[in-house]
Amino acid sequence: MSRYYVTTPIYYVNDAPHIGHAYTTLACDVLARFMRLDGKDVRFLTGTDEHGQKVEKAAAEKSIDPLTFTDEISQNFRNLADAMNFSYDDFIRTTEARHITSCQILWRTIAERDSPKGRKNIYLDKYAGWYAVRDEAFYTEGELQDGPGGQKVASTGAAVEWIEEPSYFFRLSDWQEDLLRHYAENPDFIAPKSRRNEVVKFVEGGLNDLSISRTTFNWGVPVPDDEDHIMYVWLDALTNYVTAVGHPNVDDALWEYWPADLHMVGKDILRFHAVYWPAFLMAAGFALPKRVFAHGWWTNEGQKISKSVGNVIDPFDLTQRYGLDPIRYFLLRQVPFGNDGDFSHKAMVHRLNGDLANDFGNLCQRVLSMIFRNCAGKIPPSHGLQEEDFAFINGIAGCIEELRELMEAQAFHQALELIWQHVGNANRYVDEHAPWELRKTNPDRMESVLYTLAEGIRNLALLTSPFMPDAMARVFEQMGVDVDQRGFDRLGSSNALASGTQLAGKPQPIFPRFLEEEGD
Ligand code: ME8
Repeated sequence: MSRYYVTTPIYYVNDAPHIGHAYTTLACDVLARFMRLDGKDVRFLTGTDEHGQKVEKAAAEKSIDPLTFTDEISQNFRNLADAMNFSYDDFIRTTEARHITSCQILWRTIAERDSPKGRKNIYLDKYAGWYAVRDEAFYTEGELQDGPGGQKVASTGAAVEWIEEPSYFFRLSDWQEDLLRHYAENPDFIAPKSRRNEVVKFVEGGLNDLSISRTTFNWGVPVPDDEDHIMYVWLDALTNYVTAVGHPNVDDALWEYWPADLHMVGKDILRFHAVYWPAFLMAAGFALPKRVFAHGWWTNEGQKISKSVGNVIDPFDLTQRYGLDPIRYFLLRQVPFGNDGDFSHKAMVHRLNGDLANDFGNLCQRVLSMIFRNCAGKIPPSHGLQEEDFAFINGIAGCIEELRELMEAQAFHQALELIWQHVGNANRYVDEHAPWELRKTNPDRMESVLYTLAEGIRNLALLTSPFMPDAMARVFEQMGVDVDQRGFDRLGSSNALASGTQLAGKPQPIFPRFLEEEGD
């Protein structure tokens, strides 16, 4: 069975989870569900990034020791994942023993090997430069701007401070050519294309060696054989992707999942994933992940989402207000994946009423109610389908080929658009065949039409279920589709639901409808 390993970033536990975190993990969840339904052996990893100065500071501000603090906030991220119905296989915390061992062994492996220029990959020196705690990143003078009050800030807006301390360095500069070669030979390694070009330009501009240890605080993984140092939080954090598949036990069955098929990240952390992480892996002699996708940034009604602005969108509130699956749908349908997007309640209500309540919801409600009333609550006999009926059903089932390509490209909005073209076709099929007329003139044909439509809905629900698993489970339950009949191997008219299958009762609407003013 082919494997599929997908990862989310591990989130900092300095703050409460918000819609941006939910968005990234949602994208991975949809991919994981899609690949499972398509017969793959999937490993879906998420978790929390718990070391570093930023987390240490956040804990100190609350006068709590860092471990108690991280226990609490990490649990909030796990609660979010459960509330959003994310089907993760593992939730890693960087404070776990398995991870600390893994980091130290990865460090040793890198340190023992030479760079492509025959020099030690790790050396001890002194760091003197700018550091932004908010980004947990080092910046050169040239990358800084004047911020409010003449203070120096990074291009991300994060305040920087000057630090000078002994530090181990990773010889990143020696890996420039290998990185560029990897990008050239693997054009799909970084997506979308525009971001790939940014990364290539950055690396072509030359790389500085990277400071990978700190000595002025101690909330981190100790550097092996030098207890004055803790590891740079990004080296620690990135290592989670191999820890979770068994590193350093490369004989472990889990290790079969490496290399990851996809690291999903936001555009803010692409450099760490597309430059530093591949360089660390090459230095350690490990295979590189197959792809890194950097998605865009959500704003709230035009404004950057931030705690200080006070406009953080709480995913728990949203799901209470609109329902979970409508939110899942909106986030992936509204904005072309990869682009930035603006969150607005108006747009949300408009889309949920149009695409869900009207298009998909009405289709199910109309067809299943007609079957319930006119066919004794059972899937009717087909009476031999006509060519156009087969074409209709298999047209839906057949779009799995194109969907696979779109999902491999993380084009979620296009995948949904494609499925919804077929939802539109199904509604047209209802109107054109008017089964309510056939009831009087040709009851057998009415049954074939309703049978065909039921099959259309079954196939549409199969394709939609990675995006809206609960809502589609309700469609399946209403139609009597068993739990083990919900994989993509059941697509198509040759896997049709048996005539005579009992509906679960009087059909109930699957999607709520909202008043326009609810979006104000
Ligand atoms: O960077 N829109 O963690 P983090 C879209 N611990 N996505 C958003 C978003 C927004 N407004 N805000 C956050 C870290 N995100 C490191 C990662 S990985 C080895 C270590 C999402 O808690 C997006 O995926 O700051 C972004 O990359 C991530 O949250 C940053 O999460």
